[in-house]
Amino acid sequence: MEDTIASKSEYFHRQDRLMSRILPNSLVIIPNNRPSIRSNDTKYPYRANSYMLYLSDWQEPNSVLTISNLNAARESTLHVKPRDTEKEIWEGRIIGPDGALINWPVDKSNSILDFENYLKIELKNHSNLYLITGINPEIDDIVQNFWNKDILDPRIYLDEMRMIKSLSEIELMKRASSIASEAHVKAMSISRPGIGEWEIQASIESHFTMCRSTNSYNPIVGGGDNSTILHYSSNSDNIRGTDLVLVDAGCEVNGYASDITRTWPVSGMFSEAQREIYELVLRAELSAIEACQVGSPWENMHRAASEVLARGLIDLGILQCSYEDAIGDNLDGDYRKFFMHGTGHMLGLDVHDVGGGRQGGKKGPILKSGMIVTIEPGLYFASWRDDISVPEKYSGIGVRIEDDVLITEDGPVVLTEMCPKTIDEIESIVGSAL
Ligand SMILES: [Mn+2]
Repeated sequence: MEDTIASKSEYFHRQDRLMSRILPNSLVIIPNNRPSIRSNDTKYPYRANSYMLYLSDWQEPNSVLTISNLNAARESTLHVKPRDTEKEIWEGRIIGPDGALINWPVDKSNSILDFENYLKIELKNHSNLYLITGINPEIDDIVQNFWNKDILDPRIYLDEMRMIKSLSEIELMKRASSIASEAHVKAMSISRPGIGEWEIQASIESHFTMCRSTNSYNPIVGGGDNSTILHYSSNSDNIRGTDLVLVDAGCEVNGYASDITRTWPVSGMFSEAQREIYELVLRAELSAIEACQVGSPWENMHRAASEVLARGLIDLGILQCSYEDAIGDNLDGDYRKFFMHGTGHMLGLDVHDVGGGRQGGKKGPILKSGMIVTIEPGLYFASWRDDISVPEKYSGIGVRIEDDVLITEDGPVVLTEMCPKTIDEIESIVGSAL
């Protein structure tokens, strides 16, 4: 298959695993994402739905994947745009049902224009229906016209499968990790006092594009006080020579994300205060990575990072309270004023991948071999916040360090380890390309 990295048989295996877990005589319907309008008749770059990618790697809009297990036999069908020379002259080649059947991992293919008819017939034959609703309201409406029983959600099964990465998925994520690592090193090497945040963003995105990759989310490039804003995204200020810059940027390879954060002084030299905070966050990060062990509860990574940070904040005189008050009964003590997010999340086809963790406040899973998580503690001392008081020298400092970690029986494997993070390494790289 020219356009997929995993083999056809791996995709069929995923389809079979899903169909063996759900009820017999079921039809599963996975609509692809709709294109998003940017303005008038221009669109945002298209991104296929992650479940569609996981089960078939199909990347054209206006398409639906169905999988049946009627009489215990798998039958997967891609319903896709038909060929249309007139349209193709303007918008590019369309693969069409014939191309889909030859090169994609499905048993059948149809024109999406016949989808309503297909459903009318097939839904009579099936006893259960699984649909991911909300992806494409048009498809939801069509389904509801022909089905008056319960609509079941296949994601419970799919999410569990997606949490454990296969060897081919791990290969793609290694590639995404190394491209993003190189991008961060390049951005460090061109940094200089006064550089625009957008210049760092441009350097990173240019590297992604050169590697035939793309952002897995909008890069965060925040200098000085902007580094204390967790989802800062305007990337529009110049960075003062004495300031740190926090860069949170990752890329996507065949849909699979990397997610890296590094923080460095644009001058190439950490001040004493910056160094103290940086070293503390780095110790917290290393301790959380060490907690990435098979069989560990998800909370252990967050606890490991939190304990180091709470103690360090007392040692630096930023928190003037007992360790018990700093850490809190439920990891909710005073240290949360400066570390207000989770320590990590699942990573995969979605940058905040399925499977729990700190998303939505759900209890995280027990770590298993083949999971990939991010570890990303940070400390933020916004000078504009009037609800905190910190020694003047720390004011305006924000530091986060984030790596992508594969859980294995032999311990954590840091997929982003080629991205430097010690103070010595960073100081020697910053500005080296100028
Ligand atoms: Mn992240």
